[in-house]
Amino acid sequence: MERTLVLVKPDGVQRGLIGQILGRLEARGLKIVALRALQMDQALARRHYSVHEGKPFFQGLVDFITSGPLVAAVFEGPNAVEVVRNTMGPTDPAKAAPGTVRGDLALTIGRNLIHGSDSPDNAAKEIALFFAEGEILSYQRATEGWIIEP
Ligand code: DAT
Ligand code: MG
Repeated sequence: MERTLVLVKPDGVQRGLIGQILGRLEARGLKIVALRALQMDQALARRHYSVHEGKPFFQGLVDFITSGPLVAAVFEGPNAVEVVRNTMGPTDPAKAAPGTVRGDLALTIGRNLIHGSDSPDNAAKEIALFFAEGEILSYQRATEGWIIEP
């Protein structure tokens, strides 16, 4: 089953939106298989956002993501990467449709509340930055057959 990394960024923690953001993904039917709160240091932030190194917004992004605690979660489900991306909305909240996390709860690109991996390959790399393999749970929910047809 596909997995993806989700971060509730420091703005989401400060605004008291952890439950609402994770809850939307949980209500969608995706399964939380790993969860922790942490504050990223500069080195982890640079690795996590290494594809953006050299871009004008890179240092500001690293400073923001390290500015306070965040919540990291691994969500699992069919097409988890695409489902999370669609539930997040596009990078710029001004372009995000109502109904999406960014479209409902955010206004500007530098405070867009949530990270979600953009491909299964990147998801695997990003998950490994935050969780050891042994920290990722494998379990069945009693509701599984009501969410995903067997
Ligand atoms: P996403 O978070 O939707 O995957 P991304 O990977 O392109 O977007 O960029 C990572 C983060 O960097 C994004 O959430 C906010 C910031 N960012 C991206 N483009 C930016 C820009 N043009 N100006 C300022 N910040 C930007
Ligand atoms: Mg991205």
